[in-house]
Amino acid sequence: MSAIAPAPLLQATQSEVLQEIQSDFLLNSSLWVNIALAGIAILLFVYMGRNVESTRAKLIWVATLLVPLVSISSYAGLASGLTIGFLTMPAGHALAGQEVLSPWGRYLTWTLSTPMILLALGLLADTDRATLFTAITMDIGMCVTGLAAALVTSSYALRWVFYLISCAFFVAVLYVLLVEWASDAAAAGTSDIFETLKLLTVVLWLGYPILWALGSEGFALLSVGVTSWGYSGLDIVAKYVFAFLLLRWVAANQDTIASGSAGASATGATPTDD
Ligand code: RET
Repeated sequence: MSAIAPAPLLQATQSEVLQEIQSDFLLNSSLWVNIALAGIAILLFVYMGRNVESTRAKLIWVATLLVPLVSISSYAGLASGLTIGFLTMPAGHALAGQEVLSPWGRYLTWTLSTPMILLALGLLADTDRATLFTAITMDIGMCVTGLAAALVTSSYALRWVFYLISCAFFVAVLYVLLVEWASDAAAAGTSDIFETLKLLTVVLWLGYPILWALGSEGFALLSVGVTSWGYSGLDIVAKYVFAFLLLRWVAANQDTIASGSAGASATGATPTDD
């Protein structure tokens, strides 16, 4: 007869996880501040897009609006304890054998929010479908393997293997942003705003893997609360400030946007390169 093993904390109930979150002021506030900001951003962006007309501008607007919409859902999942769980870290990890609170829902929902950011940027640069597809699929690969890196508890080395695979996907995204889309944007006449948003995106996005490595998932040099505030801080600029700058420009420059390949008519003109 097999003895009944004590339930691991990984299977802690949602209310136990919720209690743990609420007892950590830093962690809890990092989540609720973003719920509030995402709510304000949604209302503001709906208002800012009210007069947008061309197909391309509308697409940019909806993609941009989806960023705070995904964000508010993501942070509600985290704040309720639904998408945060305890993981027992493997041998080799600084917190080996301990139950560490992992906000895995973040990595999961990045799979939905970051493609929207890239879709908006790609449309702004008026890129071709192949390059857009490349950037978005590489980005999804980055997020899913990043989720795997956070969830693997069988081997410390394999956490870092997934981390490196995720970084490889990230390099492809950076290449598209820095090389391909920069020249597309120059040809489309959207260079000024694209260069600003590209810089903001590249610099802030680089912060995520650095934070992952320093935080509780990686070398555990930062506490769970500080790591969470790090991501929340990056999110505030990478999502809401980014989206605000983009929408403000699109609303004020609809003629430039409408003359692009995806904005010429309601049905969309045939792009010249695909
Ligand atoms: C991880 C860890 C594994 C290696 C790499 C990562 C990169 C994450 C990035 C996230 C960007 C998120 C944004 C969210 C907005 O909603 C998964 C941290 C490369 C770049 C902008």
